[in-house]
Amino acid sequence: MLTIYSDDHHLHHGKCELIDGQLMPCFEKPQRADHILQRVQNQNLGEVRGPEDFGREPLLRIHTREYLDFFEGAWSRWAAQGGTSDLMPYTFAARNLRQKLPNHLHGELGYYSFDGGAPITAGTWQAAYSAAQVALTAQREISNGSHTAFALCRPPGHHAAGDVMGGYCYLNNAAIAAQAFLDQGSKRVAILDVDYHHGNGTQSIFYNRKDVLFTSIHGDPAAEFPFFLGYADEPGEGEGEGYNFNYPLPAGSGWSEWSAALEQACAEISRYDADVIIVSLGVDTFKEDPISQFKLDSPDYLKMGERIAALGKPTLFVMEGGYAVEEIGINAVNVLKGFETVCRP
Ligand code: OKP
Ligand code: ZN
Repeated sequence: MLTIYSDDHHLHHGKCELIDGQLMPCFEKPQRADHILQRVQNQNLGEVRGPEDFGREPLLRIHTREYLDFFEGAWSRWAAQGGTSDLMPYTFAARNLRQKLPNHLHGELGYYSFDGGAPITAGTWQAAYSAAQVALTAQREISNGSHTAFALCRPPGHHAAGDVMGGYCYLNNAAIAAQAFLDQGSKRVAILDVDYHHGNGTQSIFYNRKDVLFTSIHGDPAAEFPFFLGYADEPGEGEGEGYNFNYPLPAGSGWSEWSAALEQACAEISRYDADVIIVSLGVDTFKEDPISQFKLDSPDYLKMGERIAALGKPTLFVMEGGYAVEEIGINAVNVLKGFETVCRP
């Protein structure tokens, strides 16, 4: 399987995040992608190639121009006023406040954020931009006829909506790739989000559309981040009604519960008859993940890949979460290896 990877992810290294009332070192750190790359290489998964640059146009199909301009320029504005620490929002446009864009850096940052989990550092824009190009390059490979490819994206993307960052995410790599498939002639794209956290950004981007089916298996948002989206009673709306499927599971769920949800998601994807599948590949479902509550074990990821391959569709894997850094490479590459045992390109 071809892997697309850019070293630019090292340019994004946030210092701290607020967890349980304490500032802790960021869980979303560069070693994550480094370990996955090492595992791809020492397991001989296949060629590793850098991204092409498709520019800003494919990003603008998902994100607003105002949001991209703000994100790209935020650090230099901050530096110009003497800022040196990571940029983090401290006020949000919550209920009973106006949805109005102020013209102060921290006001704008709050307007464009839903949490304090997505710090902007000097290199964050470049890292996120390159991650989106990584996804687009792997997407193009499949559009050109390959059966599968792995976009080793970092930072992740599935919490980012059209004009909102949060949950370690800035640009929605999977959504950008989905739109690129449609723009290149696909009629139906199915997204299977297996990250431990609900992909609220991806869901919201496609919520009123039927050309992208969104399915997600995740920790029940009643008790888990992102809390405010990802419940079972979110069917989609308008044209998109019937094209959104959430499978929230309780803390402590292991492979038997998780794989039962996967069967349901796969049944919906088969019914939909997608031209192509995008897997938002988070491996924070692992039993040792430091911020998550599922109990999957490393061999389970082989079975996950096998089941996805049995859908028989061209499949793009886009890296999302996973914070047990020592095992992240084993678990992510196990999904890809499992896929390839069923379906070698
Ligand atoms: C990202 B992905 C608030 C941070 C709360 C955020 C978890 C984000 C997970 N400072 N935790 O889905 O793996
Ligand atoms: Zn996650």
